[in-house]
Amino acid sequence: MAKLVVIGRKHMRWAKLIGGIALLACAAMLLWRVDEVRPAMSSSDSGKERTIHLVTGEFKSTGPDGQEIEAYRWDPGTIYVKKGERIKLSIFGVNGASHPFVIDGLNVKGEVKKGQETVVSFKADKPGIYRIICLTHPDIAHHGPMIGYIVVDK
Ligand SMILES: [Cu+2]
Repeated sequence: MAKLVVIGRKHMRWAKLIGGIALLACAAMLLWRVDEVRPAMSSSDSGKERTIHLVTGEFKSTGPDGQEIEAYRWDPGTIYVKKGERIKLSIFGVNGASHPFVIDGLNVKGEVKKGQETVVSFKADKPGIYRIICLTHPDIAHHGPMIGYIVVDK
């Protein structure tokens, strides 16, 4: 009987030890997870600006009548950001002499010139889709549509 109690105590000690190790492992995993999540949260809240690069491009061809046809584009045409994320948009002018533009709904405007980098900053507080519109090439009739999309996720 007494021996049985001793074995029971030993079991209790092991159980406590194993329980303690499991608890420490859980705490360590939890801390590790929090550490993993933290940088992403800070970059979208009050962290550093994220730079996104765009270029101006051009589609050019000869139509059936021998006339040159062309269309200017932002490339990439769609970018994705998070709500509240501070974004630095760096646009390099490759094709086309000048592209004066506005970003609809974000109160941003600028101009991209050939061989030059134009940088604008913005922070979208509302999720949605915002358009970067070139005022010279807004549609097919004006050698566009030079319209890009900024998708702001929650
Ligand atoms: Cu343009």
